[in-house]
Amino acid sequence: MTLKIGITCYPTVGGSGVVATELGKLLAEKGHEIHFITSSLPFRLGKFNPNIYFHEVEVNHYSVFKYPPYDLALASKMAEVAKREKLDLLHVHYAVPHAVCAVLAKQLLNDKIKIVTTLHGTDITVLGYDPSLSEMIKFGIEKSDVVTSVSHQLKEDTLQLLNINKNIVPVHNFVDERVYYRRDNNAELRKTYGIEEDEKVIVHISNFRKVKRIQDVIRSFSLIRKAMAAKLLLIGNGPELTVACELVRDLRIEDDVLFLGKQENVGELFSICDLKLLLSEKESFGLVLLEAMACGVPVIGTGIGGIPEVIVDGETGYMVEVGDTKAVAEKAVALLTDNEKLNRFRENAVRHVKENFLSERIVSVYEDIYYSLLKDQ
Ligand code: GMT
Repeated sequence: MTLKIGITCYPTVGGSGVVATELGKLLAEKGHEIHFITSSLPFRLGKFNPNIYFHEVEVNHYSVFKYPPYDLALASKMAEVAKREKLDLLHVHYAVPHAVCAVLAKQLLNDKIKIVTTLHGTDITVLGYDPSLSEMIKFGIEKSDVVTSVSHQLKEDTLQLLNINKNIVPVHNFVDERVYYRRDNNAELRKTYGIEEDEKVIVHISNFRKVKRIQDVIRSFSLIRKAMAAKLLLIGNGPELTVACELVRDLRIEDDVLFLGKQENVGELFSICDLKLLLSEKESFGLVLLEAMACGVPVIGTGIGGIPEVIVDGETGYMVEVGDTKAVAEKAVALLTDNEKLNRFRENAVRHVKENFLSERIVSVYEDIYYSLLKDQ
């Protein structure tokens, strides 16, 4: 039986938006009818698929409103689409405001819809500490029919921080193996970026928020650079970008650090890389680690949040303590100067993703959740 599913997420750049969009696309490929109910077209939606519909949430900018009522407009759009399209369920990504809006929509529909909420991280690990939101987050979670979290650790954090009485089902994130794989013959691309043959390439991709600790990435690279020939690719954009540029200048490593901004074809870029760094202080999963490993790039991450569920320490990469740039550099240099070990880590990384995080397996887990939720109707 195919289902009609409404999906709401933050449609702009960000792991939660990526996961929600990729999930919608893969469900559509399996024959389900997917209705994205979002503020703009999800950026990863890509090519046309007849099973995918997009409903834009339009907000009234009436001059009396100091703040346009986006949450109410979203709830009302969810209810309108669910009723007209006869949706079976709403799958919302991020507790605030999406889960709360879904609860409101459900009330508008006299309870005739089911809600699945997926927690992605900062909705709990950052916003959960905000007293103006925490009770609302708790409410959205407790009133959802099923709640999933992208890691076991995020489940534990949620239960503890919000003192919640609700079963939470951990469902790991996934990668689309048709997009994330290592491309051979990447000499041309290396040349484009002026990377010499003897140089190893280290990469960091993020939205450059404070939690990502970009400065640790740059300081680690500076130490690595002292020991060997290497380039650092910084991909993405965000509030810490200016600070990052200044630090690169202060450390006099401008010639070896390339700021590439936001990029679309990340799989191709990963294919010229030898190591990925993710040194965040909070990270509920670290989707970008999976994307890197799927492209045969070993990773060094901080051993916090959900990262230990993604990296196999000493096999697909390494874990270090937050802020320990010396340890990052030591492990990176040891790996990057030992080609036999590097190749082994590359192979381990690809195999680990194939065995544990392939889209087909994870998408079926979500389908099973939907079916068991709807079976009693
Ligand atoms: O990491 C970010 O800043 C973006 C954030 C988001 O809300 O999209 O990512 C969160 O969700 C991703 C997908 O589930 C996870 O891979 C990230 O680890 C998580 N970010 C944090 O927990 C900081």
